[in-house]
Amino acid sequence: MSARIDEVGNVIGKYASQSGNGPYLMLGSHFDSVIDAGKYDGPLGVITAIDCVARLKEVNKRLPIGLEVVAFGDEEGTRFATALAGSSAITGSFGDAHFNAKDSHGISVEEALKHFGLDPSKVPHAAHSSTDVIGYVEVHIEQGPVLEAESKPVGVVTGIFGQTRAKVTFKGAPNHAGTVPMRLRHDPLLAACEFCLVVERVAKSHSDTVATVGQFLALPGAMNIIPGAVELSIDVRSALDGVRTSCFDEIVASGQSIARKRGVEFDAKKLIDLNACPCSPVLVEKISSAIQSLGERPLLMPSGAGHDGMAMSKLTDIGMIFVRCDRGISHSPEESVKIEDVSVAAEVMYKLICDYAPGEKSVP
Ligand code: HGY
Ligand code: MN
Ligand code: MN
Repeated sequence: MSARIDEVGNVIGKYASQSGNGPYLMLGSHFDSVIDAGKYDGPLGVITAIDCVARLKEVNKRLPIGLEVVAFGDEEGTRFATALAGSSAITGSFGDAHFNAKDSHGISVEEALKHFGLDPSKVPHAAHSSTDVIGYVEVHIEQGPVLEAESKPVGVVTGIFGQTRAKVTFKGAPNHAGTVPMRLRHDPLLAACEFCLVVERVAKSHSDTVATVGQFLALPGAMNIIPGAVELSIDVRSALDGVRTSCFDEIVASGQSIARKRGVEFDAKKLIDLNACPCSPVLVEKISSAIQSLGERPLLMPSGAGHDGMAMSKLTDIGMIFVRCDRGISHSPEESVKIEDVSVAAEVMYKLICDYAPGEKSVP
């Protein structure tokens, strides 16, 4: 393929069509990861897409459509709390919220791009046009237990849950751990603990809804100091956008009342707010028939995890092929897949690519 690094650091390989130009299908996934991650969340989709192109090359096969394999940067939001940054640039929606986001050292995305040798003013050139791109298909580990429970090697994603992530702070006055009687304390850490149990209760009260406190930092963090502040994160996800937003609002309102009751301050700053995103019925159908052609019954399923397809859906039809992963574990070094399941997914993707007829779009 002719390979390049684009204006925001995505890596893109182009496998030209028979005519050498015209519409192309995009394949790939992200190649960034969470901290303490596994090997497969993201890179598996990039490598599988490359493998499909290598297979075409081996038999010198060219298709009526081109292929672009993309490795997206910053899908996870690990460093800058942005998420879907690389794929947002591909769809032309990389805005100030991305440029100005800062990492824990106060370095902005804009500065990081310059440091990497890119020119932030050129980022708009990373955008692809919806008339050139006929679809986006991603192979990804399921990151859940359903395929294993159903003894299926692969699944067809019907849609991706929406997600809201926010940074929450409880603030009090740091004080001596030995001298302040319990009845006189305004301890932000205890307020935060009560708040975490509310997060759990609210999520449990709605089906198909999950909420997580993944970060929890007590400051200044000494054994003999009543904390002055607690910084924590919340991540709320649901199949239904209305449920997600009402759960988030209920959680924030509870945080405010807990803070009032305990005489501390409360603040919640939304960092990410992504609506649920359906996959294209045309691509669901194409992936399903490719699976059927291999003698497997396609299992249709939603994704609780977010993916670059949420950004790419602004540009084109999206489809996803899930791969069974061991005990459904992900975002952990214990992530693992069976090579035979990966080869089924690669076969499905290869079949889909070879059977793709240009110009087909999902039903409006
Ligand atoms: O957090 C997620 O949903 C994905 O791993 N970015
Ligand atoms: Mn992930
Ligand atoms: Mn991922």
